[in-house]
Amino acid sequence: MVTKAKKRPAAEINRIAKLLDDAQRKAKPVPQLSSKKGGALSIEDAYRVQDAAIKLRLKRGDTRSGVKMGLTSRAKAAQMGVFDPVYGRLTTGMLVQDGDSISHAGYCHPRVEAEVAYLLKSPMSGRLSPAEAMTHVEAVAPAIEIIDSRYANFKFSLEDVVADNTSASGYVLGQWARPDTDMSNLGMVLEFNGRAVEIGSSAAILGHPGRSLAEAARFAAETGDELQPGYIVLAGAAAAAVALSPGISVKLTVEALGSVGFNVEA
Ligand code: 0L1
Ligand code: MG
Repeated sequence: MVTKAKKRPAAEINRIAKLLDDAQRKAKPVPQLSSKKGGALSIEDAYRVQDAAIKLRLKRGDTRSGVKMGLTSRAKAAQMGVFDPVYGRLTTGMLVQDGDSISHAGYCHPRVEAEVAYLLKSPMSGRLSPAEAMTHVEAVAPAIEIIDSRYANFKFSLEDVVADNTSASGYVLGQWARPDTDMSNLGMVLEFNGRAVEIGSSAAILGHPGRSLAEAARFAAETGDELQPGYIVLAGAAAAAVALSPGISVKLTVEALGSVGFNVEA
């Protein structure tokens, strides 16, 4: 993450953070930042916007609950035309309980992704091997991420999507399982109303979701974030994201880990 672009002033970072925060709260998409003259941010400034937007949520009483890795599988990267992994921040306000319902109207254009999650038991930061990163893990679970770009038409550059907290919007966690569960090649099936819409393997997540966990530690160190005990790390999608519509019942089954799901109100 080394670029030489001049840092934008804090007031500008805060203005962009508010623009994206408003778009999220009102479920009203805004044009891509990079589509405007002088709008393209450096990647460092994009992470500063992300941090500032999360602080707006925390000011409203939300609390940090973890992080997410994005664009970690070939299928996801190809779907969006953006090929670098990205890092976003989760809050408790984004948590959807397993089996609960959400309203489609509360989002701009929501999609879901088949993922796995790690629960941390100790602080984690810096350059770690996947095996070293795993020593910080209390448990693992099947997880669904609800992503929702705050940009019109779900279109963005790498910097745009980082500023928009990598489209983080919601997450649903299944039952926690032992941290020594072999996560290297677990079959994953995402179903809408009982019909498979995506099939994948945990191996599609950077070759092994443990690599994505280690990447989260590196991103945290590079973006000035801190991974705390009790934090969730969403490892990233094993397959392409699928658009939600009202009346859909979503279920993800991960081999050896079980199922998790939620409903979209009709
Ligand atoms: O979690 C993800 O892989 C999403 C990262 C951002 C790109 C997108 O919104 O699809
Ligand atoms: Mg994701």
